[in-house]
Amino acid sequence: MHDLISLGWSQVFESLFLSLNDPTLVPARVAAVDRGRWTLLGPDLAVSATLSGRLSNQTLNAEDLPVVGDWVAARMEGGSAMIEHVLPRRTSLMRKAAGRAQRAQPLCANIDLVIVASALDAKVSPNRVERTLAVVWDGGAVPLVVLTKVDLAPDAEEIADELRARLLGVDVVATSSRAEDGLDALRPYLQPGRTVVLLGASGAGKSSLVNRILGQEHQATGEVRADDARGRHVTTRRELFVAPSGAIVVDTPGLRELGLWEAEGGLDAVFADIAALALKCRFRDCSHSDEPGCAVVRAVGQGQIAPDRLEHYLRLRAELASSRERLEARSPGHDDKRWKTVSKSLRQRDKLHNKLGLKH
Ligand SMILES: Nc1nc2c(ncn2[C@@H]2O[C@H](COP(=O)(O)OP(=O)(O)OP(=O)(O)O)[C@@H](O)[C@H]2O)c(=O)[nH]1
Ligand SMILES: [Zn+2]
Repeated sequence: MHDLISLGWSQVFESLFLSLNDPTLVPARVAAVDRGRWTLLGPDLAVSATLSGRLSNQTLNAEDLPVVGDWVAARMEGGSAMIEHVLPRRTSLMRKAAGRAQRAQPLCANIDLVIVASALDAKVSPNRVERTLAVVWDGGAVPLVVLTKVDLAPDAEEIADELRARLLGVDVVATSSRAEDGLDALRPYLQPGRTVVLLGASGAGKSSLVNRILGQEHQATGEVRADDARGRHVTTRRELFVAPSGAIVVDTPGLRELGLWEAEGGLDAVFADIAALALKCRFRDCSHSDEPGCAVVRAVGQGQIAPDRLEHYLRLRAELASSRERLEARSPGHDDKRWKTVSKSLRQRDKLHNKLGLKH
């Protein structure tokens, strides 16, 4: 069992919790989410909880539902646990929602550090790393690039240096989970109370690294014993672990499908050099393609910026613009409410038809 501090609790959450001003509630952190059930961890607490009626009535948008890493205020009554409030998130990692009406879906919340893993046994794609960094910054977390499988790459330091030069201000370390190499370099990042997640393509070595970070603490199955609503002992999954270093590691399968969700802030942070040059373009809405007086195109001509970097920037910006258009085509909250009404009236129609013995 862990106390609140070792689960990542801080002054900020303490204040938010106290402002609820309800001494009958206890704070807890979401360690897993399964259809309609949330595994909560707290001081002397591992419990499977549901949403309170009030909270589920208030929650119109999927993004407001608790996700792994969220801090919640729960009511414990006769062995059952009910989530009454989700404390405001400090940071989150968002996935672009599937479907036409796009919406950012939080995958996990209150993350401090995101380890962006890229394996050295394949060609490291700086473009892909940059895209992931944009998502990380967007959600307010700090990234650390970890090049894995350094035992397979004699030129690892060169690749790391190239990345450092390109990703200004981002730390890059190279590790090998197999040879236990470079793992010491991770230590400064894995401090007590700090919440860490790993992102990276399949095969990037995330699981191997998580196992190294968690050591024997980590149960392969990720199971935890919890009490269900009727006070029975049940075994549920968990995806949030406290490492021997004191860091909290979120290891959730959902993160592996992270899509692109970039805001301009994220994009301009990754392409800070281009963003700075763009201020000197003659036209404020310069598209950096064929306008006269374009400072960005000039910089490419002078070899200051690699042409493929500009091309990549323009492609990402176009993607961003089209997803924003789709977002704006829809007013927030509206569809969800309407869908509730529609599905309710469909259910009522079905009931009526059943009563009348009609087939539909
Ligand atoms: N040589 C070497 N192989 C490694 C290292 N770390 C991981 N691997 C191997 O790389 C493969 C993928 O590693 P995983 O840790 O499963 O990668 P992952 O990112 O969790 O992959 P997914 O579960 O598909 O998302 C496995 O066969 C590992 O044994 C390393 O440091 N050196
Ligand atoms: Zn321009």
